Amino acid sequence: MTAKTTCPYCGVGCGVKVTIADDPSKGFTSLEGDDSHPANLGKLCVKGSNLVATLVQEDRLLQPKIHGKDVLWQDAADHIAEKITQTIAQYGPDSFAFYLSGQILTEDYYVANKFAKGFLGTANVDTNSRLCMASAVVGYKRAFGSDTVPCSYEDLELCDLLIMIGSNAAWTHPILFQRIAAAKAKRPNMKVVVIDPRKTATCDIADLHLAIAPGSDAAIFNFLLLESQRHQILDTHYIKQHTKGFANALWAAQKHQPNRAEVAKFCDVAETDLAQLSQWWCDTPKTVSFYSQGINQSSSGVDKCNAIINCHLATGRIGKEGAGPFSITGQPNAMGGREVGGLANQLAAHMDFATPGAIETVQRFWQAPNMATENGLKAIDMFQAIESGKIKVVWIMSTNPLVSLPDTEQVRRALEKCELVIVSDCKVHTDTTAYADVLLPALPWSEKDGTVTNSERRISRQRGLLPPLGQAMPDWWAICQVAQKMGYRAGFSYRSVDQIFREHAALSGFENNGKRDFDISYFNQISADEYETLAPIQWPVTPTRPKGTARMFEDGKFFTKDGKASFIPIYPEKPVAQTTHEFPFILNTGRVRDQWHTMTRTGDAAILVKHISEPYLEIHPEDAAKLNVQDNSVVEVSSALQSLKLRAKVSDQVRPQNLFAPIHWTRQFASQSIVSSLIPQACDVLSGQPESKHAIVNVKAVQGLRYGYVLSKKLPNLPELDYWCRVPLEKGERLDLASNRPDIIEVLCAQIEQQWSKGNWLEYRNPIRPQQRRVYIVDEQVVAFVLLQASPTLPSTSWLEDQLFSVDAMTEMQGIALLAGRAVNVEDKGAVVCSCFQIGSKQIEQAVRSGISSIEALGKSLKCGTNCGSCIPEIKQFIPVMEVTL
Ligand SMILES: Nc1nc2c(c(=O)[nH]1)N[C@H]1C(S)=C(S)[C@@H](COP(=O)(O)OP(=O)(O)OC[C@H]3O[C@@H](n4cnc5c(=O)[nH]c(N)nc54)[C@H](O)[C@@H]3O)O[C@H]1N2
Ligand SMILES: Nc1nc2c(c(=O)[nH]1)N[C@H]1C(S)=C(S)[C@@H](COP(=O)(O)OP(=O)(O)OC[C@H]3O[C@@H](n4cnc5c(=O)[nH]c(N)nc54)[C@H](O)[C@@H]3O)O[C@H]1N2
Ligand code: SF4
Ligand SMILES: [Mo]
Repeated sequence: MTAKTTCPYCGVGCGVKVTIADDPSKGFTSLEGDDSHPANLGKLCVKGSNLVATLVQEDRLLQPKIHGKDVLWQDAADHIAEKITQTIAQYGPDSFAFYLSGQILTEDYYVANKFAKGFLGTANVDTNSRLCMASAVVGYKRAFGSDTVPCSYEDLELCDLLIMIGSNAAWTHPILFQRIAAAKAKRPNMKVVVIDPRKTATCDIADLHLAIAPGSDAAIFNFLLLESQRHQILDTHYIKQHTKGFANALWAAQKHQPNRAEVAKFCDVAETDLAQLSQWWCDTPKTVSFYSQGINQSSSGVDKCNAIINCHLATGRIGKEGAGPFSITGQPNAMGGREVGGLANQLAAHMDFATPGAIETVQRFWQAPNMATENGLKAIDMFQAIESGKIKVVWIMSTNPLVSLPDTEQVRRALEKCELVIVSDCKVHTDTTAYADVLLPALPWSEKDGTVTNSERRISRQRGLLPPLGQAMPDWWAICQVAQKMGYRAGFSYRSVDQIFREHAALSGFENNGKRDFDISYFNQISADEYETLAPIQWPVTPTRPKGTARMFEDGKFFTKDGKASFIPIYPEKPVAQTTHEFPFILNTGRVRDQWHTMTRTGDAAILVKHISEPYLEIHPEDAAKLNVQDNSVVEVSSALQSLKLRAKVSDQVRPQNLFAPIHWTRQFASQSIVSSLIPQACDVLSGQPESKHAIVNVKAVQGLRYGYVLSKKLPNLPELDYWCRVPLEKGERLDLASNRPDIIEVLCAQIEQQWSKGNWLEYRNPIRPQQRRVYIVDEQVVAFVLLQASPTLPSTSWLEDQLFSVDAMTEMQGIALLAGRAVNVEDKGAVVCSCFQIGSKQIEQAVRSGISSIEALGKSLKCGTNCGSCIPEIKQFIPVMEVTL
């Protein structure tokens, strides 16, 4: 049977078509893009196309647990309900908190929000979206009076100028990036500008890349506002009719960086580049500004959003085809969380505590006995309150704060201190579940059922297509169990997910009368069957707009009291932490192409770790030379909070004195790699969003290390190592390591011997290079391979991986030949560049050497880049510059 659902990763929200095995417990037999889904029209990126590989049963949490012991759901729910009741009776409702996630479904979110804000009486409901798009929300609200994303994806294709600010969409929103790249290929006059301190894969399609000083974006948009006036492209009619506060905004822009030279200095970019940007901006009515975490994750993120929005209001470039300020959401349901009011400073259904009459409206609708009446604590403050003992019970759902919040050591202290930590997750072992008193098994993608909303306000179904494993249950169901045990039967007796959706839809229209942007009241009577087959649709969806709404503000009316949008005067601020003698580097953090967040899903899929298999620290060659840091060596990077060891990647894609590290690797995968542990809890005062893109740090080379790896069917217990990273392979595991112990190879071999029954070692010493290689053979089977050397650049293992564990029996001679690297006629592919077809760097290099010189020709010859296309920017780097064809 085939079925349709939605990809659970990024906020693009692609449609997925699957075939379910005749015996559904066997999973999906095929998976492809849904060509009828408007977000992706059949395409999927690497992560989406490899979803099946991530549906592993290993380490699934299948049973509720209290202090590590399996219990029945009834007992877990009793335990939680009793403790919440007791704590609230003694310390009041604010002693409880939910910490939720943009990866739960709208229905889960709705129920959690209702339970806390209407029945427990606390607004301590916050979410990892605080780390993600809280600044974008406040920016929109300040300007429009509502949290409304004005644009649609098709605007990205219809615009003539696209400014991508703080977004590496090529890796983080790959299908949107490909839609943009395809539109640009069709209309080469379409211009793309990328504003990012780093040169990223996204720059591949850029006509102009502004590698600005970190944190300086607001000045660029103040400059464009001034340029709009200078070049007389202001839409004075629009400003007058539909906005207020223009003069103040212009004055603020004038005051700080009044001319191009000042802006160039503040942003550390060439004046000629600013002139080019200004010219395109002034010449191009159809402009979209596309922004993401490089803007939001900042101590002045809200101002940066408004600096962008100001420019669009001043030129009337909003509510029109191919124009608008477009904040891109990261998580699959960040937008759904906003809809239900899942942040501590929201009430419900795009109503706030401060909206006159809202609390009463919601109370009437919910028939709620204990309404919260004011904002709760935002994520950072919430974890501070947990540490200080004000919050005594926390329920963490679908997020891994011990990896993702800044200053993770503070989070650890907080959870250690908290009286009851409840964690709902699908995995037994995460950095956060290690601190849970109660663990509740949740349904992962493919089993869970409900709706999500993507970056363009499009609601799609994520369907429950496979039977739930073990005792895993939906998150909404778990909340209802606890609510019922606490006596709230009437409000929480949902039998199915469509019932929750109907209620959510009804609340969105309740006493709305056009006052609120979020309105899907068209669905307040939706039947179970209609819900089951619900096609993707963009809100608002009302009786007058039953087909949904592609573009907002077409009539120039906003959701402020007077219907006018607000300009906000912007005074560009620098990041809170400025480099010092002790911490002379700026650390920037972000994502890599094939991993998802804390790797609980993508980290165990061998195919997804081939692109980048280890955490790293990108450092500019000038800095590396000064510090005597070799490429691939392990370095120590320290902030005032913590110290990590990461592998250096010497690269001119970062600015001098700037570093970049990916956020993904956790304690489950590597020794000391949690980059958020280096980042202080500095936040934007308006949005509470942390400055996760900016920490000041120092870097040091680590002397005396030997480098190597162990490849094994199953890794042995490990000795203490200075650095390690676990990498899943198709038929085993690899451990990359570095150690300063002179006897490290003996120690590793002893551990391997302990793990296996009697076998024998074969050793090979490279006569030229000081390198040791050993294989351990048990019953003519290679079970482990160990390599140690002084140089940090290790030989690629791709040829070895296949060879090691697939040979049925091996003679001693063959073993020795294998060790020498001469054994087999397998090609060394190099690091995988194209994940879909497993094409490695060496294969591409070879093809280019043989004269193949375009992306298309490489695609024809090797197939690389011809499926999802996410690797095209990287493939291009193999082609000599003159020969690149778009
Ligand atoms: N592969 C993959 N895709 C993902 C995710 C994932 O984990 N893996 N996560 C999803 C989620 S939840 C999110 S929020 C999105 C995030 O999507 P993006 O925001 O595109 O991703 P990031 O890599 O976090 O950061 C984007 C860029 O901001 C730049 N930057 C840093 N500081 C500044 C600055 O001061 N100004 C400017 N202009 N740029 C700056 C960084 O160099 C980086 O290239 O990705 C989503 N998609
Ligand atoms: N330094 C730095 N830090 C950052 C960022 C950055 O750019 N730099 N980015 C920030 C951003 S934008 C984000 S979005 C966060 C992401 O950070 P997190 O939210 O902490 O990361 P995830 O790995 O997505 O965590 C999701 C958890 O939920 C589990 N899970 C999956 N599906 C379900 C479900 O349906 N129900 C339940 N109960 N559990 C489920 C997964 O197993 C996993 O443990 O990181 C933030 N932190
Ligand atoms: S772009 Fe990739 S990760 Fe994002 S929703 Fe689409 S298939 Fe999933
Ligand atoms: Mo995010």
